[in-house]
Formats: sequence, structure tokens, C-alpha cells
Amino acid sequence: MPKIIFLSDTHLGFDYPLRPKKEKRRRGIDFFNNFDKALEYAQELQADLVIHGGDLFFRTLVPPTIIDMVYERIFNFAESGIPIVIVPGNHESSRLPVSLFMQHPLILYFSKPEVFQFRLKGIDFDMAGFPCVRKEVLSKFPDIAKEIAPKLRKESIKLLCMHQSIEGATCGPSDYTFRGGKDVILIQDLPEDYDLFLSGHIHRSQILYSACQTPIIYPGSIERTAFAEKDETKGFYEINISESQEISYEFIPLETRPMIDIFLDKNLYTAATLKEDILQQITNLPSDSILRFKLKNNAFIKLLNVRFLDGIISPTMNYQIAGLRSLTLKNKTQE
Ligand SMILES: [Mn+2]
Repeated sequence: MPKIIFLSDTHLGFDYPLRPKKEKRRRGIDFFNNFDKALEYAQELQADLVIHGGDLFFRTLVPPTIIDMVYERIFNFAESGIPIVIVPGNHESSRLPVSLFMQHPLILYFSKPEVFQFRLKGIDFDMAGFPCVRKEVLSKFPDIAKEIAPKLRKESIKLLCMHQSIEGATCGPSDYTFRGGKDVILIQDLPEDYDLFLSGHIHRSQILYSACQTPIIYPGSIERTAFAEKDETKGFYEINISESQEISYEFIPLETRPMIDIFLDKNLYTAATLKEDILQQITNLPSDSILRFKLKNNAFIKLLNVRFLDGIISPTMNYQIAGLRSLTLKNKTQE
């Protein structure tokens, strides 16, 4: 029976300086490691297809070295005989960087609304999809769905792959819910023809349902990209199709580094008392923790400078300061 691996929002290249200024653990390798783990899982499972739901890269303009690191992995994966379909996300500006690596016949990506046909273990599949619509998907989606519809075969399992916010999706520490708006696809606009909807973009893993109860799978990101995701389990989905063409799916978790808030609650601090307070709170934490300092009295924020913090925090950890642009993660937190 056919097996499909669906992962998304790998944000490769995030915090991956090519010439790091100091010996310090970076977060970039964690993203590559989890990407590798998902692909290894697909190989061990002997999956028939891998789908990537977009935001393969962490931003639009990616250094060529990072592009090669990513495409080489995808190319080698395709060489193992498993096809991979990619939905360009918002961080790719809805199109992927051009490369010879991507000419591999088993690497497919949506450059317009289209359908890739597969025959997996004797079953016909139509993998429909379209690159991320960055503006006004609410009004554009119905036309995209109409454009795709005539390309779908009658007797096939139909999946729609995208990278969008869909009504009802939740994210963030206070469970922000997308209710609507010009950049959100409405549940009522999802066509009835499909057996499964697959989407990237929302970093929290979750399942929603269309009006006719068709599942909408968000696998979420493979690592935490921001503190807003600090309590979320990360991973990807394994999708199984039985001989009677029933679809089932299972979340496969990945290991992630702990993200921990350090509350500095005193009204007054000296460098010495601040150091003491921090050391006391971090002594027993896992050595790969990612810390966020939260000062009650922001008047002392100047004490939390890089030299001070690097002097007391292990280089195996990462840190950032609430209310300040991150010291180590110079990234937008946009999903
Ligand atoms: Mn993303």
C-alpha cells in the first residue's frame, strides 16, 4: 500500500552563518538534522513519495552555499528512487532558486496551479497544488481551484498541496485562530473533489476538516523557529493508503531543543546580582537549551549585553532577550 511522507516549513539556512565569528552553538544545524531525519525516515519506510509543504528555505535570498547544501540533499534523496514534490512557500517568494540539481526527473515543484500524476503501488494519484499566494488568497483561491479541477482524473486519489493559512488554523502561545481575512482560505471554498488537503505555512502541527470532513493536514515546522512555538511538538506526517483506498495518517515526532523562559523578576539589579540570578536558574537546564530572558524592569536591559551573557552562558546554549531583537537569531518570526 502506498506511503507518503509529508513535511513542511524546514526553514533551512536559519541561523546558519557561513563564517561564524565565534565558537558558539548555532541553531542552523538543528534544522538540517531534522530535515535529514525526516528524509531518512522516508527511505527506511520505503515511502513511495515525499511532499514538502513549503518554506524549504528560511528566506527568499539564500546564499549559494546554503542552496547547494539543501539541493544536494534533495537530489541525493531523489537518486534513491523516491519522488519528492515541493510547494514553494512564502519564504521562497513562491518560487524556488534555480539550480541544475532541481532538473532531476523525480524532483517536482509547483510553479503554477497544476497536477502531477503518479501511479503508486497500482493506485492513481493526482497531486494538485499551487505556489504560495502571498496576497489575497481569499479572493484568488476559488479561481485557482477552478483552474485545477479539469486536470483531475475521475478515478484517482486526489490531494491538494499548498502553503496557506486556512480558516480555523491556530498558532502562537495564545492560540491565535485564523477566522478569515484576505490572506486566509475559507473552509467553504475548499472543493469537494479532494481526498486530502496538505498545507504548510502554519508552524503548529494540526488537523482541520473541510465542510465535507476531508482532513486538512498541517505537519507544522520541523524545528521551533520562534519562542511562540516553544511548547509545540515538532515532526512530520506519515500518510498510508490501504488497498481499499482508505487514507490514514500518523504524526511522527522529531527531537527538538528545549526553549526556556528565564524570568528576571527583581526591581533592581547590579551586574553581580543579575549574574547570580541567571546562574541559579540555568544551572540544571539541559545543556542545549535555548533561553529567553524576560526582565521585569527593562531599565536593566543594558546589563544583558553580549559580553556579559557570553561570559556566563555555555556556548552549547543559545539565548535571546524578550523585547529586543534577538541577539543570535536575526530572523523575522513570520511563519
Ligand atoms: Mn514557514
